[in-house]
Amino acid sequence: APTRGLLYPRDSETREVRSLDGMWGLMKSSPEDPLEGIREKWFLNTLRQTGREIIAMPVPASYNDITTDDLRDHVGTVWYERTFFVPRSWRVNQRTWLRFSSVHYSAVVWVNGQNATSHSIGHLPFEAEISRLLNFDAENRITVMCDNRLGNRTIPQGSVYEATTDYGPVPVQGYTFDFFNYAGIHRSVHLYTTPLLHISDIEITTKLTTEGLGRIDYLLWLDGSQEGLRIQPTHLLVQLRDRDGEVAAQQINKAVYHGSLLLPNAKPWWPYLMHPDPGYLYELQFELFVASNEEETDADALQDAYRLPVGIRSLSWSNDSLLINGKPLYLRGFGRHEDSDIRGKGLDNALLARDFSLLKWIGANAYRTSHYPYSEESMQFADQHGIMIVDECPAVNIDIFEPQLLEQHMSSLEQLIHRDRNHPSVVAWSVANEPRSTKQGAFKYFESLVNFTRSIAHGRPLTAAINASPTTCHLAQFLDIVGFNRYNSWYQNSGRTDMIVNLLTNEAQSWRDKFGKPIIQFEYGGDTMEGMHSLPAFIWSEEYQVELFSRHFKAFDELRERKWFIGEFVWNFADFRTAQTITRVGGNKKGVFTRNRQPKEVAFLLRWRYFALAKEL
Ligand code: GCB
Repeated sequence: APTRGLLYPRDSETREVRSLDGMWGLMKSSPEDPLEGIREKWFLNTLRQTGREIIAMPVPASYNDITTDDLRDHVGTVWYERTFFVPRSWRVNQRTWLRFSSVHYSAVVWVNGQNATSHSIGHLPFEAEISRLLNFDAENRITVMCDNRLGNRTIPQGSVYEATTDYGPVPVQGYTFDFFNYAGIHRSVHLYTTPLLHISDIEITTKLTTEGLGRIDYLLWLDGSQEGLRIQPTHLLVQLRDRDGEVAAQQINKAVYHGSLLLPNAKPWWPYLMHPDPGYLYELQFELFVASNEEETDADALQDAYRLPVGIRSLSWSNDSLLINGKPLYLRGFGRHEDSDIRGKGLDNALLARDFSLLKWIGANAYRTSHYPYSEESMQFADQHGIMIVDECPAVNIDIFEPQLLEQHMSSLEQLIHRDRNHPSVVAWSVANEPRSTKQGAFKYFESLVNFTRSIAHGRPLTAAINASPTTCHLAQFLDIVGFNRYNSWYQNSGRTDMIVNLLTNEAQSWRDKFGKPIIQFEYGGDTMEGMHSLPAFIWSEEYQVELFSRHFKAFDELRERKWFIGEFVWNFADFRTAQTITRVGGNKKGVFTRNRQPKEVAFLLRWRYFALAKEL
């Protein structure tokens, strides 16, 4: 049975969705005793009863940058709480679900003092049915304990150690990855209803033949397993509607919940700038019917309805290329972060819309969700705009390879693929970023990880962003597309942009020679302070970023002649927050855009290149 909660909550004639976003209460627990609240059963009452300070905290948002005190660097647990009402109509013939789109890193959830669910691994949704926990005639209370600690067995890894301060020992969270470990309820919280018998999961696969024949295979899971429930569906009506709402294909199924729709003149899903109308989406409507209990009619009654946006396209790959609808792709993209001032990693629709405006302005056709799954809303945006996604799981910088970690790592990929497999924008799964893949144990670890992921990959190739070398890496041989990260003229040969072309073309060629797979550069770049100028170029200046990029472009142009080089990804789309280290000025400044999403000088150069590439291909 599929994991629950990975279907996006959408309203329909048979379902209601209510947002629980807004102001919640937040209370810190003592860093020295993070589980005190569990022992003391704080969830049984409102948090006010603890006598501690409760502050107003927006959801969704990271809690770190909201206040002016030490909450930013808090290690351990915080407690969230809010109250809500549900309409009485939800009591009868309905089930109510509580769904979190992401809480980082782990969460335990209570409703009216009773345990509802728990989850770990940030950036991924989870839900629970709470019908039996609800008061229909009185107020309800949700309590969430959120723990941000990372250890050897979390994805990603980290370690909590004790620092001796002037005020005594305090726990500190250590981690080696290069972005701030923001925490909290990062994405929306929803309540939604379904009928007792309902559609609980959907899987689709699409294909486009060279003759323009579209095909959608669908598979549904129904959930009606509640005690005493004996409703049997009479039939399933599946209708595919085009953008104008016209029915383009349909099917009626009795007793089976899978099938195929064929479209003679399908409008394909194309990436941005590959077609005048990129990101074409249909709406696939599922309607489940049951026998009516009204006596006057023998028409069946609508039991449940769910609508899924669908893009029709084929994705294939070989040892030389990645193809959409039979056409080889060249990816012009970015590594990114979900990161902004004040809200940290909290979902922000204004920011999301701005980011997609910038992606289109600059002519990009792809990005990698470095280094964790991005919001479901961003995946929907990518579908709509024809932006291709290399979808990365949260395994950044993993270092100690052990069985419990492998289990978590597999689970993160399973949840990610389950959540995102229906998106036409997803063109590859990235199983890791810069794992310490030269270490002992890496070979066996990645062999198991990749075998497992391949068995659930749902028609996408597997890749990773590697910083080891072709001769020492124990991961690359298992992948379909080999991606590498390299900071020529930044971490190596700082200041010397005159070494890039040689080093880069040689390295790409040796990845190719060793593994015989398509090659992508997933990261290159240099930190750049907006407004810092120097002629001739000097590191950290805008001129240096321009020069570093233009030498990379020269290398990429040589590599593109060799056909198997299929993509270039800048590090990074925008400046972002990191931990405090002496190599970072207020964060990582490798952005083409500032953290405020305004262009640095290099943005204009990149725009010129990306549009030129789009015309050529
Ligand atoms: C990398 C990492 C990325 C860092 C980047 C940098 O290799 O994958 O997370 O931010 O380098 O700027 O050092």
